[in-house]
Amino acid sequence: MTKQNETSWAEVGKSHPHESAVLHVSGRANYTDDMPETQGTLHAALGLSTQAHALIRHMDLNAVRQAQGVIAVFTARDFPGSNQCGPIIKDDPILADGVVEYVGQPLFAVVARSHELARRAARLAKIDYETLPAILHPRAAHEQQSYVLPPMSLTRGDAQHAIANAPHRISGEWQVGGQEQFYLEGQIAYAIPQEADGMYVACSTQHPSEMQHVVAHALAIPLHSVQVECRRMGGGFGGKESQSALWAGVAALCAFKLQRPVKLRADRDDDMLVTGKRHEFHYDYEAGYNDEGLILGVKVQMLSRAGFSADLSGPVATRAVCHLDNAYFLSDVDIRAMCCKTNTQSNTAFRGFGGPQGAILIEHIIDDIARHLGKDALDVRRLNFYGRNDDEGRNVTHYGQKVVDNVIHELVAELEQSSDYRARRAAIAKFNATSPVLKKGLALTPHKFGIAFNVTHLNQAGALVHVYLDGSVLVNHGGTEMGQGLNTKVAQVVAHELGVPLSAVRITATDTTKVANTSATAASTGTDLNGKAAQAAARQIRDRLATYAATTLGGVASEVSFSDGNISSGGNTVLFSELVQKAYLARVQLWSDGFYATPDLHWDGKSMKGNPFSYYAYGAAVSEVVVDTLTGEWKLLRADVLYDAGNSLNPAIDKGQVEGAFIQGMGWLTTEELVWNASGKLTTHAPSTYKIPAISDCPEDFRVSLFKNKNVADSIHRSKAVGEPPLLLPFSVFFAIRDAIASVADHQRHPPLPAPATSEAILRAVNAIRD
Ligand code: MTE
Ligand code: LUZ
Ligand code: MOS
Repeated sequence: MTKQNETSWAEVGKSHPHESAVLHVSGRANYTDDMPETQGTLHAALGLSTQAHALIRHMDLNAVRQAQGVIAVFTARDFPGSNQCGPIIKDDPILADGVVEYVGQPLFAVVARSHELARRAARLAKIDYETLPAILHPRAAHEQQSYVLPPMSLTRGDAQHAIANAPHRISGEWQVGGQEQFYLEGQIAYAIPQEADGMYVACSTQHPSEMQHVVAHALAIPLHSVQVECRRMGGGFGGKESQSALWAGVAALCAFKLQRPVKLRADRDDDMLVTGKRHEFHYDYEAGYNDEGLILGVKVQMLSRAGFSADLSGPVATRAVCHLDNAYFLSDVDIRAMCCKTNTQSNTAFRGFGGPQGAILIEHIIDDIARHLGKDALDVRRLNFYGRNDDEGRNVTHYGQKVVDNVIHELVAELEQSSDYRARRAAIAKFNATSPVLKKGLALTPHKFGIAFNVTHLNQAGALVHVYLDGSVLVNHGGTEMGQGLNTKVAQVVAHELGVPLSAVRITATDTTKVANTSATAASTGTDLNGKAAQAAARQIRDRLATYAATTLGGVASEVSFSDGNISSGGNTVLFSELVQKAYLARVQLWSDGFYATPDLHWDGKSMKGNPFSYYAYGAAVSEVVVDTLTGEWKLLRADVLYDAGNSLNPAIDKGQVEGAFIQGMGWLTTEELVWNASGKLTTHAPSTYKIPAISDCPEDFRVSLFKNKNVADSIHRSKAVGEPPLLLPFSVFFAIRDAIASVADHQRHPPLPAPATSEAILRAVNAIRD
């Protein structure tokens, strides 16, 4: 291996702006819909089911076909291959076939000369349904044992016995709602037929390889005949991990049948009606604890709203089960999880992927324990933390993975200090004593989040690095850019490896013809996986250049240094570009592939035991809110956040991710409410009725810092993932609201507050506990 001088490390660990920042803000960043349209491009729209569960007796599509500008109409029967887009289990038709299973399910695609004409025509269908009974709630599904997958269970110790013998017990039911991803760019696919039955699809997707599979299977053509490309997404948040498939599949079907380019762009309402969201969870729990608040046993049943098909509900539930512990050692646990089949959208990945739904339950239990014992919740939390890394008795998770990188003690201690937690707690008590209507609340919540796909084989990635003769570098990797800064970080890694400035490195669109068989950019692993793969590719080029440099400049290959755009060896220094040109003439290979597979992962799905994660990312937040107990309105006054990004590759981007995830998670737990009416139609399918946070909802005082740390695991430059874990930080907002509400009963009663804590829910909770 060649030597690197410390100055060349400047490109990693530095707060470079997002590589597309200027393009983003000047409107010159290209998204799928910005691609120049090929001559003859047609536009598709979907006809949607108006029934939650029904047999399709007959579809009269004559009026659709005869509508102005319409070229063709396609249904399930038109697929040359498989009408399937289920990512794991094949229970998910692209277009409904004989039966509909939710309101909004696509029935047919109409292709017209314009987007508008296609949408108008789609409304003219006359569908004859035979209504079937619909299951609209997970608890109703559970009563009928209506599941999309077999129930899961994970146990350690004897929870029942531990609870029965504990000095104190609590039990109850609770729920957290679902959440719409609300990516700014909606779902879209643009399919362009190629010669010899080939198909090119530009698609806004986190998973180009999966889109390639779905399109190839739908058209009954080999994978090598399908090219899927994604320059960038205007956000994915999990919603384009599997569920871009329907759009890619339909656009490709229409284009293949007509042998003309076809674009399918979802209108926001259709997007929300058709696609799945975060899983809502319903819990039944029991816990036993001692006088100090130490949890002695927990028994939990989790019911998730899977919707009508499995999609990713299995791994989502697995992650929920594996995050029930959050940052706490739970000696005796008994968890059952059911993915309930309901006649609603098929729920899917959303930032956190079940982790938040698992972890928030234990926080809710601890919140009640602390209130019951009259203790500050922070003290009860701390008491239950995993032991420090040398504490053999308390450092193995309920699924058997040893926690070897625990920093939660130090991290929380630092945040407690820097946020002035204790003094503010006292000040809030004082404020509340003299304020009859406005009540303040405070909470500090921690998190520990497992990093790696919990489906082991997905933890692999590839990259291609090309060095051109002017010394400029082109990188392609299997990950996708959705605003999270993956391309910036990968470019930093490559620039660092070759000792060239960041401006010398350009990253191309993700393309299935360049790197094959990729995993989704998900599970927060984008940089961990693709950064390592790109590093491996760059290292091979660097090593070849070093060998060559030693022969021409003198010195030995292992001593050659790459930094500041120079290559030095044997006391001689030349420009990187100069050596590259000479190496070319000497016939040295100047491009390379790279591959990475995360080591030491294993998982037994049946017993739910193993080593599913590469490491943990930690964090904590303190939130202070004020609640109007007469209206249920509230405001986040201040949030202090400390996040463990390890040896951060790019502190500015990481802080941006933490801020974004915090606000997004706050929306989930407060204002974002999904409502289905009695016939199963989602009534909150537009921003007019579904309220995501606005800039005005961000706290005026928002203090986000990164915890000084280095990953114990051999991750890319010892950094840690940042995409999803900070979504758990706004638990502190929810529990601060609950704390404010509890003050109306002098913290003697538990506010019955579900999530989302909408203003209505807050008001109900206030009224329920007020004397
Ligand atoms: N940040 C932005 N701006 N847009 C997104 O869509 N998705 C999140 C997170 N941060 C997302 C984002 C989700 S769900 C994941 S899994 C990670 O980014 C994926 O990217 P990474 O693995 O490169 O962090
Ligand atoms: N597991 C996981 C997965 O932990 N996160 C994911 O996003 C995911 N996606 C597909 C399958 N397993
Ligand atoms: Mo993120 S939910 O893993 O796409």
